[in-house]
Amino acid sequence: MSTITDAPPKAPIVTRPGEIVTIERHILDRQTEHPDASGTLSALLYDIALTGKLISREVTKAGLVDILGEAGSTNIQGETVQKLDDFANDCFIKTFDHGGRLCAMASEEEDELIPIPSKFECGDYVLLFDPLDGSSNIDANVSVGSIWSIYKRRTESGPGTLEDLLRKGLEQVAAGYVVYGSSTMLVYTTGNGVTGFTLDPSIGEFLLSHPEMAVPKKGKIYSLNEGYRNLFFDSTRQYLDYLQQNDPDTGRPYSARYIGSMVADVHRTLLYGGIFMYPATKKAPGGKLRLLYEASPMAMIMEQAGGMASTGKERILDVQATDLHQRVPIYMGSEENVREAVEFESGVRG
Ligand code: AFP
Repeated sequence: MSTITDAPPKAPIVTRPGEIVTIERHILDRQTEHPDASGTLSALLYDIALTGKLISREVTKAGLVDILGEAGSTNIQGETVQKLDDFANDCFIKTFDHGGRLCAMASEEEDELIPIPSKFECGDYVLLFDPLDGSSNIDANVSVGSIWSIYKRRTESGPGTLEDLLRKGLEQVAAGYVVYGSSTMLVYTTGNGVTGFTLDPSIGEFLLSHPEMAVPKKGKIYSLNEGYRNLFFDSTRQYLDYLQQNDPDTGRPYSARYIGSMVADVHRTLLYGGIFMYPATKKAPGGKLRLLYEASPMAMIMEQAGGMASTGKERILDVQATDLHQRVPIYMGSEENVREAVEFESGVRG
């Protein structure tokens, strides 16, 4: 079974100033470093890029709702306008349910495992995704995103089962996200560092823009929904008090930033450093965000970028999923910041 720690050492991507590298070429270059590779994972990654482009195109049209028609209504061509999160979910399913590369899928939008239709072949991988995270922000033109995660199947052959999908994040072979913001960016890892691509809409290509993404060791931004302060446990409140104290030697008080769209908040944390949190509350003691569709893929990205990701008690990538929609508390970002948060949450400090 392939794990993140088995990954071979990373070869630096050499680009000349001004050199243009498409995501296809980047994936191909990486594949040639593994002479035994079948190309299946590469093909899955191309399809992720395609899905990202299709969803990006629709997200950009969201502001035209008055012109193109509300979700559920009929547009000028007589077609029913779909809700964007339904569109994104369908887009993933229709792109990946054929091709013989997957044996099952799971989506944040679906209660049960998504089988591969019997008329298509089953493959060696499973795909889990949150097709449009943060979609309640769309009408305000705020960044949203898709998050995805790929594992090698566990069962031998035939249709995939829950055993193939209920996994530890450490077993992911690839994970990433697409953020639909002021530009559309695709960020991914196959366990060999983190690479970011920006969509050039004029040519419809993701171009290499962030070759080796690394989260700063420490940052001065904390990100959580502070409206729940009275619902947080004492340990979380004490940590927040600490972050807000005036102590210029340690860079406190920190700044607060919270978009309410995990992909956008995590993307900013990856670039600027600091910590993104969705702690347990007295109302939701297991946290809100989903292990398989949000926590594990983002934890793999953060760790591969040199950061840390914890539930406050354990490494997120060590958590074994027992339910497709299991939730976990989340603390992720710069190593020093997450370490500090864990010290508060585990009672070492307070
Ligand atoms: P939506 O997809 O319903 O907008 O939820 C977004 C989300 O799953 C995640 O992207 C945010 O970090 C989190 O929920 C925001 O939750 P709160 O509104 O409770 O802060």
